[in-house]
Amino acid sequence: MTNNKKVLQFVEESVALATPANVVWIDGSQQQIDALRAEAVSTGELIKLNQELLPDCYLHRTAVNDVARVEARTVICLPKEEDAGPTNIWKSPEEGYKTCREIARGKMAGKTMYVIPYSMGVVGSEFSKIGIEVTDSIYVVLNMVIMTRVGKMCLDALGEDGDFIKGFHAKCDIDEENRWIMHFPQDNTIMSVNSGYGGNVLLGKKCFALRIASYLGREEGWMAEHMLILGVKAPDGTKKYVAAAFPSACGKTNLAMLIPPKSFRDAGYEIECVGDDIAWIRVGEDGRLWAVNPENGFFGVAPGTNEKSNPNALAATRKGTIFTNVVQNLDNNTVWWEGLDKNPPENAIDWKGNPWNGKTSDVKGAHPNSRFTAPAKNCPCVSPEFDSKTGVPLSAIIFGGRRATTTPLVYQSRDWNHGVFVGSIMSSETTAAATGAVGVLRHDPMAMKPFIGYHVGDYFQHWIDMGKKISNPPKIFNVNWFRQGPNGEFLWPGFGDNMRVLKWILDRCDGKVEARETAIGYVPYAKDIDLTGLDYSVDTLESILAVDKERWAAEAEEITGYYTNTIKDRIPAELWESLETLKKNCKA
Ligand code: SAT
Ligand code: MN
Repeated sequence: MTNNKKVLQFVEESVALATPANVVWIDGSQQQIDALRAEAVSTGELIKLNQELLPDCYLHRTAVNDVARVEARTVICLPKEEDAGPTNIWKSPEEGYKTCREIARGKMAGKTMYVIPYSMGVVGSEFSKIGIEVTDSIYVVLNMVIMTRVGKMCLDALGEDGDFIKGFHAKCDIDEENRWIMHFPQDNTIMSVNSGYGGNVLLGKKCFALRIASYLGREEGWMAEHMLILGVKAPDGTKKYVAAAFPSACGKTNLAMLIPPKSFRDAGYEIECVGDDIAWIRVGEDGRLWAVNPENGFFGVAPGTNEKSNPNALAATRKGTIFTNVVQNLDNNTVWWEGLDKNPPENAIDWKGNPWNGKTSDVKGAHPNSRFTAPAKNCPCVSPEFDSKTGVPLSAIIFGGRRATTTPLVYQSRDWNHGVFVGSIMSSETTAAATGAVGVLRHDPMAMKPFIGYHVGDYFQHWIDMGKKISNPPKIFNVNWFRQGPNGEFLWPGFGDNMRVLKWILDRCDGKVEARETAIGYVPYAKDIDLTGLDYSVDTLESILAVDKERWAAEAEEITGYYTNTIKDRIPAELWESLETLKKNCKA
C-alpha cells in the first residue's frame, strides 16, 4: 500500500517484535470493514445487535480488570525525569522500550497484526497529522475506523518520505501488573501493552492527539487541548465558537451537543457540535485562535445519556456504533445502561457477561465508564464546519471542573494571563473514566492532568507564550455546573439550561453586558442570566454566583501549596502574580 520506507520499517520492526502469523493493512474500504466485523462476531469479540433497530451496531465487553484509563501505568518516557514533571509517571526511553518490548515479544504469534494508517484531522489540512497504529485487536481497528480518518489516503498523504506517529498495541494477556501505556515524545512513538480498553488502546486519541500532540504543539507553536468545540448560532444567523475543557466524564459530550431551552430555540438559537473531547488550536493570520477537532467520532460515556440529557448523542448511537461494557437486552438484542430510561430489561446480560435482571438486581448492569463509539456524522447537530480544513475561530475558552462548593456557576478572567491562571488552578472530583477512587477532589489543570506529554510548568509557560502571539485572544471563563446544596442536591439544572450561561459568556465577548468585579474575576449580575421558562429561584442563582472570600482565601493557600510543593519550579511568573492578586483581593 505504500513505498514510504519509514512506514515499512516500522511495520517490519513491529513484526520482528511481536511475530504475528499475518499482517493485514487496513485500507478503510467497506468490504474490509464488513469482513472484520464478521470475523469479530465469529470469535465473540463483538456481538451483533438488532440490525433493524440498531443497524451496523455491535457490542463489546472488555475484561473486567480493564475498563478505564490507568494513570499509574501511563508513562512519559523522556531522558530526564524532571522534563516529564510532577503530573506524569516517568521512565527513561531505554527502560520504557525495554519494558514494553520484553512484554510484547512474540505476543502476536499465531495472530494477525493489523496496520492502521489514520489521520487526526482532515487529510490535507494544515492541522492534520498522520499516525500508523499496529494492533492485534479487531475491536481497535473498528473503533479507529470510527474515531479517526482511516485508509490509504493517509499513506498517500505521507508520500515516500513523510513522518508519522508510530503506535504499537498488543493485547498480550490483559495482565494488569504488566499493563503499560508508554509515550516517547522525542520519537513520536507510543507503545501500549496488556489492555483492550479504548482510552489505553485507541492510540490516536489521548496518547497521540493529546500527550504526543501537546509535546509537538509546544515545539511547533500550537496547542493540543482536552476541549470540546461548539458553535452557537444566534437568531441573526451569526455564529460564534467556543472551546471548553472539562475533565473526563464531566459532561463535555453533553455540552457539545446541547439543545437550548425552548425560549432560546424559539428565538432562533442553535448549537452546532464541532467536537466533544479534543481541540487542536493554532493562531490564525487574523490574530485569533482557530480550532479543529482532530477526531472523527465520539467515544462518549453511556450511563446518564438519555432523551433528556443528550438526545443528539443518543441519536448518534443509533447506527454504526460500537458499544462497550453496556447491558445487552436479550428480549430485543439492543443495549441499555443506567440512566437511559426507567425500564431496565429483565432478561439481560450485564457488562461482565453475567445474566442480569434490571428489576431485581442490586448491582449496576453497565459499567459506570461504559462507552459508545459513534461516527460524528451521525450526530443531528454536527457542525457544517466539522470537516473544515481551517477550523473555527474561537470567541471564548471555558474551563470547568466538578466542584460541590467554592467555584461559582461562571466567572470571567481579567485577561489572557489571568485566564491561564484560572485554568491552572482547576480542581475536579475524580470520575470513573480512570481507575481509582471516584469523587476525590484533585488538581486537574486545564483538565489536562492525565494528558500533558511533558512538564506541567512548561505547559503553563506555553499557554503564557501563546498569549503573546494572539492579537485578538478569546476571552477566558470558568464554569461549574456541579454546585451542591447542604443535602448534596445539585443547585443548577445543567444540561440544556447551560445555554443560559453560554449566552452570558457570548454577551461578554460582544461587550453587551456588564459584570461585577470580584476577588476572582468578573461574575454575572443575576439579572443578566436569562431564566425565561425555567422554574428557578433568583436567590439560588445569587447563591451560586456568590464569591465567598474566606473560602477563596483558603483556596489560594491550597493553590500556593500545590504550586510550591507539587509543581515546584517552572511556574511562570505571571501565574505567581495572579496568585498574589487573588490573595490580596480576598483580604480586601
Ligand atoms: O478513555 S478515554 O481517555 O478515551 C476518555 C476519557 O477518559 O476522557
Ligand atoms: Mn476526554
